[in-house]
Amino acid sequence: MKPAERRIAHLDMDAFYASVELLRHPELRGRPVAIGGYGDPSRRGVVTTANYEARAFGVRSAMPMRRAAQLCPQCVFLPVDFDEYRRLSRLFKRAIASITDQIEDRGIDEVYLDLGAVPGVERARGLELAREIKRRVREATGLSCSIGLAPNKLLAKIASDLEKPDGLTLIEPQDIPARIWPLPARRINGIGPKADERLARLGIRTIGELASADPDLLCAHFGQRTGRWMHEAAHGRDERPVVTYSEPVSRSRETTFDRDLHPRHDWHELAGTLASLCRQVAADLRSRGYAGRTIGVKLRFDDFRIVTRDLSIAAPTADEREIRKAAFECLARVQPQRRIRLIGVRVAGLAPRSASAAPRDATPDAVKPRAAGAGASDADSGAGFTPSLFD
Ligand code: DCP
Ligand code: MG
Repeated sequence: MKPAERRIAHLDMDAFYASVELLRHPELRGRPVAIGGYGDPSRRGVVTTANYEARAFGVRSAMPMRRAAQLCPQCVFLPVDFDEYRRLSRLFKRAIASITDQIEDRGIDEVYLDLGAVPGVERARGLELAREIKRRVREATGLSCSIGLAPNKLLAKIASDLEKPDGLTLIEPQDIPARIWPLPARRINGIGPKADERLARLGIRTIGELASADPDLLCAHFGQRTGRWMHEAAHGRDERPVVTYSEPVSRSRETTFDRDLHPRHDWHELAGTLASLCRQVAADLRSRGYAGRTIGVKLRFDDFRIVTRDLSIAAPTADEREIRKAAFECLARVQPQRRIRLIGVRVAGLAPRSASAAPRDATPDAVKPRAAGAGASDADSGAGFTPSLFD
């Protein structure tokens, strides 16, 4: 017997950080706006996101702010405020939870939902319910989102991107040839720039070309597992369940310096920044009730090369001093050949903190990126909305 078709939604907020900023700067509506670093394009830092008006000028996530200002001189730049984005993130997720508890948290601005058991899902192939979800999200936050509806997570994720912003897209199996196959292969979540490049060398650029490629050829180039997965994905097949609970895997903070630091002459500033990042990560862990065993440091040099070092300690910790000690040990293991552009610290191997570990630092600290820091920071959930600090 064929299993019943599932009804999965992927919901992704539109231009999330920028849209949150526009809530409190309504006077900027209609103007190009980019969010990043200090909010000052003459200083260092990259764009985290831009609204659709700025994207029309070619401004994109991860682009240096300076470059964004060249592309769009009238663009308004604002600094990042993670606390506010997290607050709105909680609000929109709570609004969705009023409809279903089958929510897989994929980070700050996206979730998967399994709508199969929700009353009313049968109406209009689930579109009516999806419209209701969009309405509740807007009511709770004032923000728009895009939803993809499909029989599985893979197709739902592709679908949510097809009609952004404020989109609602239903993809059913019979739509795959017309709507999915013309798309570039990298639209499949899991095919990154490297795999995409290797596929291009095999003459495979679209999902359709991937679907018609010989699975043996894919396995020969990417290994059995990945090759087979690529073939299945290109045919829109994906059985992964919506996972409603996941522990975060790590917490991290990083900062881009205003100017590249000399590892010896600027030691004072370097060490001060690392200590401050350790303090932030420790506070972040404590306020969320986690401790971690693996502590790591990341450096980006002025040639953009990245070096990471980590070490594992005997027992999980959320203690600032312990984290700092380990982080400085990691730093000491790097032989810096060049000036340093960015420094980051991460605590991984997380476990919920036991109640007995609470007293010394039970007060949850407010976690704010350093006022002086460029403020690149990420909070890696199990799913991760940004690439891991250590990729
Ligand atoms: N983000 C980031 N660094 C990146 C990409 C994104 O800090 N390289 C942050 C800013 C985004 C948020 O994560 O607002 C969500 O990422 P999305 O990829 O969903 O991008 P947006 O929500 O901004 O835009 P879209 O409308 O395309 O979803
Ligand atoms: Mg988004």
